[in-house]
Amino acid sequence: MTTGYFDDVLVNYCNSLELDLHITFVKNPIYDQTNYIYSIYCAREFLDDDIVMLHGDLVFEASVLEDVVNSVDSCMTISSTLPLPDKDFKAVVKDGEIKKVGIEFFTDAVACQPVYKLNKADWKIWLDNIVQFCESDNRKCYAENALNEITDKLIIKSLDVTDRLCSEIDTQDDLAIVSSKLAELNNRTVYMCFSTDVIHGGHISIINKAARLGKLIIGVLSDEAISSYKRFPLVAYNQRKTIFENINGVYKVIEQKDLSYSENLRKLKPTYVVHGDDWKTGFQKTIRDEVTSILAEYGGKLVEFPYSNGEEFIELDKRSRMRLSMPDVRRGRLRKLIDLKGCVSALEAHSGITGLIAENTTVLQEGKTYQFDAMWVSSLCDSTAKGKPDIELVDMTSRFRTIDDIMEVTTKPIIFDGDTGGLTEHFVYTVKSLERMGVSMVIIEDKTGLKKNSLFGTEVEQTQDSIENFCEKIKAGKNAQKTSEFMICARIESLILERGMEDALERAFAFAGAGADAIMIHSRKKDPAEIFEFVEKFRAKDTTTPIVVVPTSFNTVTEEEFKARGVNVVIYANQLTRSGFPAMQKAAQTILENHRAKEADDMCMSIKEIITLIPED
Ligand code: SPV
Ligand code: MG
Repeated sequence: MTTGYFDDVLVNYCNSLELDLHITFVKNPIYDQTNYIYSIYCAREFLDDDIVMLHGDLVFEASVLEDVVNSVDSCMTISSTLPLPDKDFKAVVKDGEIKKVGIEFFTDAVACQPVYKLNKADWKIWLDNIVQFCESDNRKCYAENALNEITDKLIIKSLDVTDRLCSEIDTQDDLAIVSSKLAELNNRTVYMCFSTDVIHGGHISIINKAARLGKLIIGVLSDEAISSYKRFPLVAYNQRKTIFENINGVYKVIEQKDLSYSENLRKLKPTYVVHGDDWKTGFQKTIRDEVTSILAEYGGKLVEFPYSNGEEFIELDKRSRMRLSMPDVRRGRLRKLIDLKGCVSALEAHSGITGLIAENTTVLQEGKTYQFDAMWVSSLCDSTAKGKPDIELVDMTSRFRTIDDIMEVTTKPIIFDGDTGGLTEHFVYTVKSLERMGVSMVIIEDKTGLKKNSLFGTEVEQTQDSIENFCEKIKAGKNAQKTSEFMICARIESLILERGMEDALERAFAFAGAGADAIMIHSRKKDPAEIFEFVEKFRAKDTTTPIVVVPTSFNTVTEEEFKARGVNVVIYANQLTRSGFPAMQKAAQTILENHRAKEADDMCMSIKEIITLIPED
């Protein structure tokens, strides 16, 4: 730091700051007879490096210096938006390069400020000329006079700070202007949204950068929004909020309920929104487009920093996913999701690959992402995949094997179709095994004897269990489980077997009373009326026990409508099986008809696509 007038005041002040810096002070002994070209000359032995050079009377935003330091090329700050100053420096710029700097240039000139980054080679050329000037007693001019002679020998790029604060204070007027700009700076707010529950160095670094732009408000994405968008958060919203509140530089933390920023942006009208530049493409692009259009409504700005997704961060995310697949973490998640979302969806899976489809299929619609919340291990589809009828013929050991195949490659909660549950004496073992494996819920139906698939209805002989027997089975199951997380759902077949609404309701209340954690009501009618009637009458007396439906026949009802009526779990019980196997049948037939595979090719996924369905590890 070169000094002169009030040297001791400056040195004492700098030392009193106790900064973690070593500052070498170089006094220009004849400061009152020379300009700072001579101060640089006095300090030349310390300047054998890349340098950042600036005048001591400059006031600027941190981001200006950051851009200057980060510039790969030698550069000088200019402003394309400020009017040309009368008394201060102006630069003549050609093709983005500085050609002349001084107070006298008005043609082809822009306002500039003496903040430079100079790479060693460029600086050496300028410094050599400064030395020449000073040694020929030319010490009263600006250092820029020495620069103007040699601009053809080096390249100094102009760095446009536009209307960011970067001004010098020479006069009382300058002081007033800078003071008002500083007050405006203090009112700037910055908004960032975080969906992460694993905070790492990359996040801290972007928070630090954002906080330099103004008061940083963090929007923490709600648990519900996160689980619809990527995976269930390992750290719940309140804890994530507390973590962000305690990060240095964070001014305030609020909830962002949706992937869309619109609600919070319209409320807060932040000066800046900060995000990584990774959302310019892919499914986040629509969210970004919405942000830019809202910012344009009131003149806010979007600042995008390079997105860092280093190896270690990818590894952290992988580890989080792995944790989600562990039995103790997976098991309780169904209950949590029901509490969180009100109504969850589950898709049938009967193998590793169908599990992966249920796990990874995502759809983006109007700024929202949709995924299945859970998987249903159907007895019908598990049996069908094994070429067997759905009559409890596939034994539990084999059914558990299917669960294991699915669990190996997924993280989402599993609902197991337990058929009738078998003998009570056997059911208690099934409960213990499923719970230990990390399954979230078993659904057992109130039938006894040889079970047939419900969608046969009364076309086949089926016997409904007595309320007493089935209540005993539920109680025995509840007594057998070790955690409070595992759920036993009682499935009522009264409507399927045409025993009437009263019977269905009587059973529902009895089963809930016996400890069932949820009630599934089934119907094979296309018209959802009887399901709606059941839900309404059950909810009139029981507002809390979750209701499960399997809308295979009554498939016109949307999840939103089910939710509005008080349903909590919607299971798509067989759609992968019903879509997959006919496609296979058709491909097989086409090959036979043509005596070759060419004609079947259009029906097939490419090998490349099929490979992408399977994650690498
Ligand atoms: C299953 O998917 O196996 C079921 C539902 O139990 S249903 O086929 O509708 O009976
Ligand atoms: Mg079944």
